[in-house]
Amino acid sequence: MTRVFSGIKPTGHLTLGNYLGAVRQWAAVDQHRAESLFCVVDLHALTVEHDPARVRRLSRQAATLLLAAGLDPRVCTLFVQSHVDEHTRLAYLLECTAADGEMRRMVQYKEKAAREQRRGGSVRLSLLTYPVLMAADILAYGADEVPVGDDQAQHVELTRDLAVRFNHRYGPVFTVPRAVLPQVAARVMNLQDPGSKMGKSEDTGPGIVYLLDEPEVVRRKVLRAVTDSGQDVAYDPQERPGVANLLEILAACTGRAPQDLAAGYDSYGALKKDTAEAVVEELRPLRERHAELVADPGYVDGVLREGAERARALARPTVDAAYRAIGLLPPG
Ligand code: AQP
Repeated sequence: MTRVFSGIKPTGHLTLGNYLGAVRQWAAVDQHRAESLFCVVDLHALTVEHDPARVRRLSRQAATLLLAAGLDPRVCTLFVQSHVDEHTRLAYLLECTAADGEMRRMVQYKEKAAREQRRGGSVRLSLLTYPVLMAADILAYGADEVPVGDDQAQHVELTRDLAVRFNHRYGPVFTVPRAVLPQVAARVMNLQDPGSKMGKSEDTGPGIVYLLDEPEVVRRKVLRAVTDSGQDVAYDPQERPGVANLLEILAACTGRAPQDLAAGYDSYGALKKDTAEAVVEELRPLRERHAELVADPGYVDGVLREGAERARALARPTVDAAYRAIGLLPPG
């Protein structure tokens, strides 16, 4: 059976980008067609300036939102990365497989390092090595597929390179995974700055729809989205990124193609209004289920505890095999 692994970083409140680009697909499709593992990758949240209490809070909130989005612990495994030591054990071996130069070429590293410096902080070494830990997350489970948004595709490419290199040097330990991107909304853009991704740890709040935003707030953000100076509605991501972004969001919420939707509008106002309502409706069940789950924290804790046990049992044989293959003496 195909095995799927994917994760989400508790660096901020989950956004519409996280949902349409990844989480929705995990819940609606992946968990039902494959042996699936989904992880709150909390160690990755420590790669940038962080507040310990906030990371803890956001980790629980992310897990709760994943369940609210429809992940079903009876058919998939949901857990927290730091609860399973195999990730960091394997990351070190992969650091011994990766080269400094390939880490520095990662686009996300360059963007996030620049942002940390702009904010007056220092760049943590873990920000540079973050894609190696992500490779360990994936390879520890022998995942075949990694459903992600477009921004993570380069990291999955690196994961493939490391798996192939390790297997070539030390023997066939790892499955070589591939990224699976959604057909629409693979990169939801910031509503106020359609040249930038809608990122959960960005500062521009009005351009970011958070999954837990009140419906009125969602409407306001979408209605105030930056478009462009043209008048007719056309799907042209290069020339009209703002309108294309709205069409992609509406397409993802309605199951129609953005080009077809464009033909049905003759004003930006009507497009924004329909997009706002579609997003509110798309998020309604998730918000309701989230409210129920928040009232039952014991349930979420139990899911995460059992998830970590299952994940550990799956990861350990592969990580042990990697330790042996690379030349480490097994304990007697
Ligand atoms: N804007 C987006 N459009 C489509 N997919 C997106 N994803 C993130 N932003 C968008 C996908 O969501 C999954 C979880 O993301 P992550 O937690 O690994 O964080 P990220 O990719 O670094 O993006 P964020 O949410 O913007 O976090 P920060 O601001 O901390 O970098 C991934 O599959 C991702 O592709």
